[in-house]
Amino acid sequence: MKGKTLLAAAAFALASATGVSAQTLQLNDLGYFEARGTNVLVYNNLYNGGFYDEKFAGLEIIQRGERIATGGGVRLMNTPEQWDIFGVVSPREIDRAESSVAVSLTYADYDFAPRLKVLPKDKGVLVQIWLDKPVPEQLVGKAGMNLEFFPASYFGRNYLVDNLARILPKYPMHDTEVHPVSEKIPQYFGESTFDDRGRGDFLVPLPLSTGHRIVMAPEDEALRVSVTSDQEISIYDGRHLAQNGTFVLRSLLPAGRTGKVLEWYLEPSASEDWTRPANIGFSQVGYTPAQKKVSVVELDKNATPAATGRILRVNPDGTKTVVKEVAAEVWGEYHHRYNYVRLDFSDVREPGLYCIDYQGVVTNAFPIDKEVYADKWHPSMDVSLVVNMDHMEVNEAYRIWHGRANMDDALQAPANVRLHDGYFQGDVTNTKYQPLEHIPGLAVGGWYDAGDFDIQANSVLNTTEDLAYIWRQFQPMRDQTLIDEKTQYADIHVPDGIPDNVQLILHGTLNINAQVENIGFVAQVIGQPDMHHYHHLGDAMTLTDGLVYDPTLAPYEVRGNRSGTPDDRYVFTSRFSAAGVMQDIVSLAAAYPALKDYYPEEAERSLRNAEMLWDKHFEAADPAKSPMMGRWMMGGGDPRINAAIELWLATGNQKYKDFFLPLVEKQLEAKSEVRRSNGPVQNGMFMTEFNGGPNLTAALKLYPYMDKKFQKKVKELIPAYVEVLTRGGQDNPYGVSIGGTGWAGNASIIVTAYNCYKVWKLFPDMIDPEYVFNGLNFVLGCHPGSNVSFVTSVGVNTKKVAYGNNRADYAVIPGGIVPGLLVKEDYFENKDDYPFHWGENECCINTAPQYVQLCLACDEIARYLNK
Ligand SMILES: [Ca+2]
Ligand SMILES: [Ca+2]
Ligand SMILES: [Ca+2]
Repeated sequence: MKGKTLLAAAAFALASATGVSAQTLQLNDLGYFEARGTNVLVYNNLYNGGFYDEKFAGLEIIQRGERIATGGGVRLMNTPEQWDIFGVVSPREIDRAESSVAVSLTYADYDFAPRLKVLPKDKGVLVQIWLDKPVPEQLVGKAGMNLEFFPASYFGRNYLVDNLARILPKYPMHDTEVHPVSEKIPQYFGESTFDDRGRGDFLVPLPLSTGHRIVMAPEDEALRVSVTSDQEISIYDGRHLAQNGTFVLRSLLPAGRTGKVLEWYLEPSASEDWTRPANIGFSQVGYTPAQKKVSVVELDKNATPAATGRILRVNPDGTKTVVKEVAAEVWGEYHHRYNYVRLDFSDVREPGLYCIDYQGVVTNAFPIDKEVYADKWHPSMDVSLVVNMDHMEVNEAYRIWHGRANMDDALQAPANVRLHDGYFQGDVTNTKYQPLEHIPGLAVGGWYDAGDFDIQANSVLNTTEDLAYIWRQFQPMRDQTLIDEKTQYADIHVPDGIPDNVQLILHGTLNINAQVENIGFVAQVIGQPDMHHYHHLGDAMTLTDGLVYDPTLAPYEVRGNRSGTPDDRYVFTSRFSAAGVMQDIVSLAAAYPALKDYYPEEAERSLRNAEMLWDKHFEAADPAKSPMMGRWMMGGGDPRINAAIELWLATGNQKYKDFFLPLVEKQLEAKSEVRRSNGPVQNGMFMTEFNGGPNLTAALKLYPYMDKKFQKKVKELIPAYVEVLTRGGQDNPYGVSIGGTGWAGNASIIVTAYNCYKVWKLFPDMIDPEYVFNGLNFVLGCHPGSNVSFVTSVGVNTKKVAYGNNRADYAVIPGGIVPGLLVKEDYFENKDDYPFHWGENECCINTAPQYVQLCLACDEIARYLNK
C-alpha cells in the first residue's frame, strides 16, 4: 500500500541492519525470518484446501527474490503428491522474546500433532520438531520432516551430501519400489493417483542420497541452502511419482521419543550487499505512437532510485541513441516488499525500436508502431482455441497436437460421486438415464476447460458467448484455420474459406446443442471418472480408449465398439437449476446471428433450442422460486434478463422485450445496486465487481437499440459506472486492480479493461481510453515480479512455461493467457520455470476470447488515436 515514503523505508532497513542480534536472520514485522537476500517463512502461506497441496504452504524459502523451497513440515511420505494428506495447521505462535515461530500440525486420524518450531541461530535457523507423545506406531517410518525444493530452479546445479558431490538430475532417473497398498497412507477422499492394473501396489521413491549434511547448489550463492542434523537426512526426487514433484529433503522422526525429537540447522544464503535488479515493467508488444507510455519500475528497498531513466532508440547498425531523459516519478511502497517509480515517455512517438534504461538495467527492445495491436490476438484465435478443442484431431504443419479424443463420451455419473475439480454428483440425476448408462450424441464440439480435459459448463458456455460477442462487435473475417466438423479435424495455418471466429462459435454450439438435446441442459461438467484419468498429461486421445463402456465385459476386454475399461467420462447432472439454464439460452441465442449466414441449419437449431429452453424453464427460473446456484449468480439479479435480451436480439420477438425492459429500467433506477460475485467462481472464472455502483452490463448492450429516454438515463449513470470500473487500480502504481490469492487476476483485469472499451465506444468523451490500454499493458508485461508477457507467445519476452496439457514438457500452448501474479504474504509470484502452479499459470479457455476482444478493442482505439 502506498503511504510509506522511500526515505522512511530506507531508514527502517538501516535500523534492521544495525540490530543488536548476533543472528543473521531477524524475525520481522510480518512474522518471518529475514536477512538481506533471503527469507525463511513459517506457514505465512497456508494450504487453502481447494486443491490440497498447491506447493504454496509450510516452511518456505525466498532467496534473491525467488521462492525456491516450499512444503516444509511433518509429512507422512517421502515425496507427497497433491492429494496426499497434510497436517491441519494451528494459528502461528510468534514469540518475540526468543524470536521463534511455532505451529502444530494435526493429523486427527492418527491422533498425532507434532509441533514445528523455528528460531534463528548463527547464519541460519533451527528447525525443531517437538512431540508430546511418541510417533504413533502406524506412522513410524512414515512421519518425517520434509522440505521441498523446486527442481527447475536447480537445473544445472549440484549438491553435496556430507563429502560426496552429486548432480541434481534434470530428469527423474533414480529408483523406486512398489509396496503393498495396505501400507499406504490413504490420500484425501481415498483417491489413488496410480493405475496398478489391479496389482494392489503403490509406488515409493527411494532416496538419491543420505547423510547428515546436504547442501543444495553449494556453487550458486543465490540457490545455496544447507541442512545439517544429527539424524539422517535423505534427498528424494518426487517427479518419479508426479511431474509436478520436487526435490525433497527429509528426516524420519525417531520412534519412541518425546520432547525435541528432531533438529535441523538450516542455513540459507544471505548476502550483505545483494540488491535485486530493477524490474522495468512495460508492454512486451510495444506501443502505438499516440497512446500513453508509462513504464512502472519495481525497485529493491535497498536501492536508491535514480532521478531519471533513459529511452534508447535502437538503430539499424545496432547502436543505441538516447532519445529522451525521463524524470522518475516516485510512487512509493506497494505490498511491502518493493518500492516503485514511474517513467512516462508518452511523447516518444516516432516509430522505431526502443529500450528503457533505468538503474543500470536495459530492457529488451520493443516497437513503437501504429500496428502493434493488429495481430496480437492471432495466436489465441488460431492456436489456443483450436488446440483446446475437444473431439477433434488438431494438426499444425508436421505436428499433430492431439488425436480425436473422448469419442466414447459419456456416461451418466452415478449418485454421490465426487470429482477432483470440486464437483459433486448428488443423489438426483435430473435425467432419464440410469447411473453409468451411456448418454448418446455427446462426442462433438466443446473445449477442454483449461489444463485438464473436462468440459465445464461455464467454459463451453462463456467461451461460445464471448466468441459470439466478438463477431457481433468486430466481425473479424480472419480465416487461417481449417475446421472440418464432419471428420472432426482441424488444421492450423490452413484457410478453408470460412471465418475462424464463426467456426469456433459452431464448435461451441455443437456441444451445447448436443447436451441440451440429449441431457436436457448443459451439465455442470463432463469429467474424468477417477484420479488416474484426471491427472492425465499428454495427448488427450490417449485418455480413454474411445470405446463405450460395457460393464458386462472384463476390464481391458474389447468387443466390437465397446470395452470393459471404465474410462469414459462422467456427466455430472445433479446441480441442475432452471436459472442455470438461462446461460445455455444466452450462448445459443448469441451464436445465432453469427452462424446464420454460414451454418444456417446449426443457427436454426441453436435458436430453436434456446426458445424451447425459455418456454420450458421460464417460470421456474424466477429468482423468487429458484435457488441461487453456481454459475447464474454471475448474471446478477434476474437470470432471465440476459437470456431475454439475446432472444430478442436474435428474433425481434416483442415478448422478450416486454419481459426484460421493465427489469433493466429498474436496474437503472437502483443507482447503487450491489451486484455480487465471489471472485473466482470456478477455474479462472472471474467477474468484474460492482459493489456499490450501477450495473450497466445489460443497459450498455441494449443502448444502441433503445429510445432517447432510455439512452439519457444510461448516460447519466456513466460517471458512476466509470468510477466502479477504475477504482480498483487506485491503490497501486500499475492502475489496475491486482488481486488473487488463490487464483491470479489477469482474467478480471482483461474483463474490466474491455468494459472500459464498451463505455468508450458509446461515450468517447466520458472515459479516458488509456484505461483500456492499461489493462492490456499490464497483462503484456507492465506488472510486478517480472516484465514477461502473460500471453504465451505474444510479445518479445513471453512466458516460457504454462499450465496447459503439455506442461510436463515445460512448454506452452501459444495464445493462452496465464492467470498471472498470485498475491502472497508480501510478494507477488508468477514462476516462469515451474508450470505446475495452476493459480499462476493455468490457461483457462474462456479467457482466450476475452483477451481477443480486448486486443481488437485496443486496435480500434489505437487507430482512432493515431489517425
Ligand atoms: Ca477443469
Ligand atoms: Ca477457417
Ligand atoms: Ca471407453
